[in-house]
Amino acid sequence: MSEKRPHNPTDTSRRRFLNTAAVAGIAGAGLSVGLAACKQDSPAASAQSAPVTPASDAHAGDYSVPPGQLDTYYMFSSAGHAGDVRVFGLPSGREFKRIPVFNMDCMVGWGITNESKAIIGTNPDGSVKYNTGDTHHIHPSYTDGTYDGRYLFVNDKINCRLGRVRLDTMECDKITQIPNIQGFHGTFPDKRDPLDPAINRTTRVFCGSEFSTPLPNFGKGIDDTAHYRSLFTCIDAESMDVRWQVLIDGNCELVATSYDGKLAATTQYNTEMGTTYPEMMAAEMDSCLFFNVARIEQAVKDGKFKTYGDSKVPVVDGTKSANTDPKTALTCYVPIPKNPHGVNISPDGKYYACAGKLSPSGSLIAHELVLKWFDGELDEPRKAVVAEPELGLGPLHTAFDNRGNAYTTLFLDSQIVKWNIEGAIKSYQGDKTATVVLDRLDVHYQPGHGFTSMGETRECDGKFLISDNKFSKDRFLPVGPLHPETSQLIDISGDKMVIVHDNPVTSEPHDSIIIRRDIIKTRQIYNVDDFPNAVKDHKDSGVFRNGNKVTVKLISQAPAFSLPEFRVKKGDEVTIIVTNLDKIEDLTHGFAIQRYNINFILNPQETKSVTFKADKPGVFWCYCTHFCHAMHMEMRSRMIVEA
Ligand code: CUK
Ligand code: CUA
Ligand code: CA
Repeated sequence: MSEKRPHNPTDTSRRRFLNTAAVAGIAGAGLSVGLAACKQDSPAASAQSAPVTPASDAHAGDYSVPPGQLDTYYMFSSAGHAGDVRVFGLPSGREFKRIPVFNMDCMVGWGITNESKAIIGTNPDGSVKYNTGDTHHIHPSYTDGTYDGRYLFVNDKINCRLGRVRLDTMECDKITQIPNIQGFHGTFPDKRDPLDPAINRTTRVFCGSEFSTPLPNFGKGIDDTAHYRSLFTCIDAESMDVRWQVLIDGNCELVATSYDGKLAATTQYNTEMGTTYPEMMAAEMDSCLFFNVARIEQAVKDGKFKTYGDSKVPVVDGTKSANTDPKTALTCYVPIPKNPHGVNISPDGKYYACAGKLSPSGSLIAHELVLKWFDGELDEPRKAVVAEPELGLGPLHTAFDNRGNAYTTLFLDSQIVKWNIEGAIKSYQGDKTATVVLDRLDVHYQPGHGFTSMGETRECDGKFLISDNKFSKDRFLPVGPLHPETSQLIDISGDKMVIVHDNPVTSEPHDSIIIRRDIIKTRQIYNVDDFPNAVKDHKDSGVFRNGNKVTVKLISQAPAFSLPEFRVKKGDEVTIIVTNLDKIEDLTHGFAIQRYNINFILNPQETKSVTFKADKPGVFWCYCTHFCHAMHMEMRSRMIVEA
């Protein structure tokens, strides 16, 4: 009965099949010829190449988390077009929680309760404005160059929104819609204020828009593709208001920020400003675009901006032709090879590593040299590039350890390549003895993002790397045509990378971050006073009518709701407010109403509400959905809708 599956992960025939499949997959995009050429030309793939570490070499250390023991790291992952955020423990890889943000979640009641709808945004009829989302990039707030445990910021590529998750409750508390853009992709908080260096924490979040449109976009200029535009956006991290935008040439993709707060960067794969893929890959060089944050904010202050359509957000001009004098320029376009994807800053704050799909090389840009260009002391932006190591096929994202090494994911080669930053710089300067590539590790299969423990902070610890692979193929029991993805934990503490284990993850994490557990300080119960509509006392519970608007105030306290029944009339607009008065940690109740499509949970001391039309007469049981008590099944009430 059982299908024979190869068990040796280094089985070469199996890998050859997979690589062929990958190249065949993009052959339709007309790239296979170019990539085959890359492969032959690439020294990384031949002479310069380090031997590949066999993946079966596991167990270099003890990574077990025995029952009852806690993990040492949190991993927060985006969830792609599932629209949520996920919380895992490492090294175990166990999933703890899914935090609804842009999706609907019928367990939590996200998109069902009035409180969640107010955060998501509603149409005039009260329905949620959007219930789709595409989260790619997730980054926490910083203080003193490391994570401070306050917030996580996450993008929605579909509807161009930035979501914020509070880390004490691990719940979304704000969502902001960004005007004038489409394809909001790269996201990164700043780490320091360039105007007031005493503010050594996150106060802004930068957002890149990948797709260009007419500006404003309300039906005019549809066919004038040469005038489609992209904008780069800055959002206030506290108020979540959009502060300003920058009109640019080309598009944005990934985003990075400097540790000194002076620069934000975005990769640009479509400097051609094409609308079809052959147009987008026409140029040999695209760029990494840098924004001088202090100058942009001064320009906004000086009123040097315009606005588009209904939006009041100030838009400054960051196009090339408006920024020819480096000493006043708001933007600096650093040319780098063909269609770059990722940009990541090294934990020492010195270098931005970019890599692209169509070039087998990575580009290293020196932060100090970009600043020099803005000071008029570097004659060409391209001279800010200090290394361009040959890495392999399909380099996407780069992570770092604390020993001067970088780890780049190779999508097409299905590998992680470990390379030395100083070696790459020396090699670029012509030193033929410099060692660049230190190790290669096969991963399974086709990695997107790779990221290291605390790797995007000053406290980068060089212990673990996760390779989030886009395909799992035969790594797990088959579950139908849709396979999970593979999240592979890799020990990077030694000279050789070692795969610790594979974890299946449901589609589709893109980027994640690995945070030391001591940084996260969660609340155990809510404060009942944080909810203005809380029902704090049993004597406040009851049915309150105002015309055809009825408010039902309920308390949940194990194992009962405060009202065994409540009566409304057909046609009433009913608002039900429930407060969970239980104070015991982990004692959550649910509240669901039969046939009324209502379900949500209430954590200890939390209040939530729903509003709906009582359009069906009859008896409708309300019940607790969340197992809370030995008498959980008995925890019910009846909504009686009188005809
Ligand atoms: S992107 Cu998906 S693998 Cu949206 Cu960060 Cu590169
Ligand atoms: Cu309350 Cu189950
Ligand atoms: Ca291009």
